[in-house]
Amino acid sequence: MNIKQEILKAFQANPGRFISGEELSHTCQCSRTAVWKHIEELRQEGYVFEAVRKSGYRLVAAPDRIAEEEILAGLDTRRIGQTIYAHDTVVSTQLLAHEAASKGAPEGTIVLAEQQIGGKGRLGRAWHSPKGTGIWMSLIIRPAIPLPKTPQMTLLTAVTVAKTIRKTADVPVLIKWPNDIFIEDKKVCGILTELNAESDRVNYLVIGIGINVNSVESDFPEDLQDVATSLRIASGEPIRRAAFIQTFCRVFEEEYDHYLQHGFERAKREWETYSYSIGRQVTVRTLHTTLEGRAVGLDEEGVLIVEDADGNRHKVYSADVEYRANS
Ligand code: BTX
Repeated sequence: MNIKQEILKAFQANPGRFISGEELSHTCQCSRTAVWKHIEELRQEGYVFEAVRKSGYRLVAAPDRIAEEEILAGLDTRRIGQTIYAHDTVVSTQLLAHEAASKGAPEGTIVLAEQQIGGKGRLGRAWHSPKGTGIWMSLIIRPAIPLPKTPQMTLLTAVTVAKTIRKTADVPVLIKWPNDIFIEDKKVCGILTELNAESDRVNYLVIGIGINVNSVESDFPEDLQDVATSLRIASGEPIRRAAFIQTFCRVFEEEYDHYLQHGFERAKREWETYSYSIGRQVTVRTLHTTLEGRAVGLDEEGVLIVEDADGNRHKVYSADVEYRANS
């Protein structure tokens, strides 16, 4: 942790309290001049400090940044989020994460951007990622699991996002199989999992997570205004993205460690409690087939089970699912 991170950490741990220059220099093991210099730098970046002679400094306001030091300063994980690449404008964080992973980036590395100009959805679709309003993030993991189990990572990520939203804002949240998070029938988050593997061995997964956090309606293009929402629109409150990312990393690490030790059962149960899909009439389209039926649950591998009108059960691995009004 560098001095700036140490200073931010001290203020985060003492909200509203004055901290003297001497105490800060002691905590950060640097001179008082260095403390002053870093506080000035933080001011340039948009942090607001009140300074009172003899009392020291008090953090009054922090900008909504997704900078590395802002996230690391309050992050209590062992590996998820411990390596961060935070960018301003990129084509897609997925591309940068693949590049980093192929060069050996450690498990838990996250790549973030304030804005994506070529944000990717699934099946070649685009993900709208305007500047400063959302969390556009790619997470690298290297689980030692067989290839057929990798879709479980998407479900585990969806559970993590849903739990993080519930911890952050008082809004109802549901997961649509396999990868969309909805609030009141509108999409607030999409997840795109990409895999790099050789024969039957996973090298790494890049899990792309796009969350509309502080967007207002006019931030969405017309074709998304009726189908997309943000945490701010739903809750009426702006949300600090760095704090959201910290919670996400903590919850993900907990879910992931549990998964690696004990398997998928718990994440499956949690997924089902957030499920929008189960019990609904669906049309499932793959490249060559269309299936109509009712989504009845997940199997123990995380595959969606759909029952047709004749009572036959079908496993749905990867497809587009359309929801119809229940009859
Ligand atoms: P998806 O294919 O399920 O969803 C894409 C569809 O969602 C689009 O066709 C559009 O209808 C709608 N959509 C596009 N942008 C938004 C938005 N901001 N909010 C709500 N709906 C939208 C979902 O794909 C996977 C998205 C992953 C995005 C992350 S961001 C970080 C990482 N980098 C990257 O390029 N992609 C991932």
